[in-house]
Amino acid sequence: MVFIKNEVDYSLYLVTDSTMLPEGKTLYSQVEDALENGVSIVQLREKDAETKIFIQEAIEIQKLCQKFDVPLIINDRIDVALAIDADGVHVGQDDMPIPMVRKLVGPNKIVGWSVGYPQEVEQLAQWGPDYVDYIGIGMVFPTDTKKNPKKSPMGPRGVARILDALENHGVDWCRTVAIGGLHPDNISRVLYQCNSGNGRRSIDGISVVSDIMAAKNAGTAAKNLRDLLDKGYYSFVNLQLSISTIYDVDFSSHTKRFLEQVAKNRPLVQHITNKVHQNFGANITLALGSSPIMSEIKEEVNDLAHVPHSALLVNTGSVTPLDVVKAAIEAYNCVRRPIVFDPVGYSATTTRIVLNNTLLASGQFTCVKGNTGEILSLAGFSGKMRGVDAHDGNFDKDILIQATREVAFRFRTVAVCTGELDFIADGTLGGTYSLSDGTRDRVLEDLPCVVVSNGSIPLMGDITASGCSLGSTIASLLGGANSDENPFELVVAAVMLYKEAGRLASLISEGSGSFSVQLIDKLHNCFRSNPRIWAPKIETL
Ligand code: 3NM
Repeated sequence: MVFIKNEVDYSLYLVTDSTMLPEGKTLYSQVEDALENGVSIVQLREKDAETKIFIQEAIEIQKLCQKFDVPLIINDRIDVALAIDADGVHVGQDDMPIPMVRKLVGPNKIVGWSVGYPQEVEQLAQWGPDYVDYIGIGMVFPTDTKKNPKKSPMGPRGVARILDALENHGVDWCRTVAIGGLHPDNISRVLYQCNSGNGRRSIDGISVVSDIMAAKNAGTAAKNLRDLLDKGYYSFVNLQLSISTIYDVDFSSHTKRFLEQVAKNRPLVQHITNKVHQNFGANITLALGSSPIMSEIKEEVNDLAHVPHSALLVNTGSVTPLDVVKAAIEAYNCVRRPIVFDPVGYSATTTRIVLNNTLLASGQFTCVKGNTGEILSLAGFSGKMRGVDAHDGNFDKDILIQATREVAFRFRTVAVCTGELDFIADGTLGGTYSLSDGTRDRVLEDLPCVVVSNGSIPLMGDITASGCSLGSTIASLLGGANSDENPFELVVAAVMLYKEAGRLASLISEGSGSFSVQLIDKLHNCFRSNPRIWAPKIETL
């Protein structure tokens, strides 16, 4: 069978491994069940098989694939691929060099290559369109399937970087599949998050081994994945994610409505936060009419996530055991409840970078909030931070806007960059994804972004946990909102509310001690007696 190469359907790419078959199943039966349920391309990858057995298996699987009109790719063994006239081959970085592979298999076969770093894309560009038809980008998440991996998991952000590299080098002929640790619980957000910044490209498919090969019912496993791919919509939080066109509206009138919803719904805000913030954050949350719970107990994260109007604040200022935080993120993602992520001191130490990156790759966040230094580092714009304080340098407004948009786009989230001016960008893009299409007209540079200016409030920097407590405020508003509200508007309202309370508190405080009390009072009064006057200036960018 000859497949027209640019019409190959990479959407659900099965890679085989007979070492993980469940009892009673064969390689043949697993692949057949998977093909019946939506697998669109198969790669025979049998690392330990002897040549004769490999060839026998390849012939059997080839017949099966032909029955379903699906291409069969052979991993690594060019000789086997040639011997059985397979539809293509897949090689890794340490296997036979691509020019030799292409020479051997000829121009009509599909050639795939494993790519783990953006730099490897340069090579693709040098080779040009006649060499590699698709790349397997991985590994995305940790996996036990690949023995002795030479790469570390790159997370969705790593995939997006490779998509950017493809766009930057003009490698438009090459299709892409993501691979490594992909399962139904993370695929939607991988699809949601993996887009090039210019909006032109998303991955063309997902590639799985264990999720299907080790499944007791490979058919059901494949169908689950197929359904997720075809859904095209991923609502990561129980809020309406319409692409909003109302960024020039009067946010203060929204704020009044949001406060009323918080009062009515009384959200439960679980804080996984640093010790310095715990007490102050709990008081701020209470002042807003929400219920704080400072729980770090793994066994109860599911119960808490299921409480109506729950929200989670993850603040990495002092490090809670990773498994607890991951479990909480998973639990809230699972029931589509909002999560606010505050990467405190993001790049202060290597440990913090690894920790924050691991957590950021482990879930979908409704809001990522940081100070200038944190957002700049997260966006890849600056070197190491000093300690966990905000940068004291003066940054160009345009750079801060760009960094905030970068974080919003990369994590498909509402990003908040706090400082004298607060920047808020909406990277949720309406909550939709679809394979191959990119984000279409939504490009990083044009993401909706507003700046909230309220003048400088130096006292904010003189008390502990004032930045962290903005996280508590955002989480309260997100948690308390009705399901048809827009997360971007909620986050903007939370920032305005908090900044205004800070400004009013600073006018009557004698020093930092009374300021922290006044800040709580102002939020408390605002919550009890809204509406109030909104002084912050908001500007749409
Ligand atoms: N290649 P699972 S990761 C075969 O990073 C393979 O290139 C990878 O297995 C890469 O779906 C991987 O069971 C194994 O996690 C993927």
